[in-house]
Amino acid sequence: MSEDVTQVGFAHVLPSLPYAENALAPVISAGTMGFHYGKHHKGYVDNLNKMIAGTEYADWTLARLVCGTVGKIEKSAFFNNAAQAWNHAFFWRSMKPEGGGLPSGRLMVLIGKSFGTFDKFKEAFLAAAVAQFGSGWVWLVQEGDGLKIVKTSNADTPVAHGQTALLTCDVWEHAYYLDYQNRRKDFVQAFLDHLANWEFAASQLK
Ligand code: MN3
Repeated sequence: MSEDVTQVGFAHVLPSLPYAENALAPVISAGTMGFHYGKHHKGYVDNLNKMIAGTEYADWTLARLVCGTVGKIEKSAFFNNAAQAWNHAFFWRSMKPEGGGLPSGRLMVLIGKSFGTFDKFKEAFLAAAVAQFGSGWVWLVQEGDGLKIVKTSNADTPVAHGQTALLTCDVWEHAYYLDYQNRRKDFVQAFLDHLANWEFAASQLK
């Protein structure tokens, strides 16, 4: 992900949403987007800027912060806010109004090779989303020549582990509770069927 989206000078900035807050309704309501983007995502960016001010991290890019603090217990607050800032910027771009449908081109070929069929990919993505205990994320990633589905807990992100993220769905309760209450599977199914931005995912392939 290009750094210019999320950083101006040395301050991290909340990237603009690539669509209006009500553009993903009814799958994700404007109310959920208002809180999720305007409160949760903004909070991570604001916290990060406060934390890094006057420290050795003040001029680090977001990606450098994520990769440079992962696994360091004493730096976990830096990692959590930086990774959540990165993850949310990536999540917004993983969706589009009237998304879903089928990937095409090289991405579809790789999905076929790695999962058998697109339906089997969807089943596996949904199963991972349901199996993630507590807060976290489900990702389609590229690793070597293959694609994988991975789930990460809390702020953790495949970017910190040498994997190339292609698409993600946020499965923290704040992502769906207002619209779906406890029905996480219904939320992720609707994400896949109506919001997944396959052109964006394909653009992230190496
Ligand atoms: Mn979130």
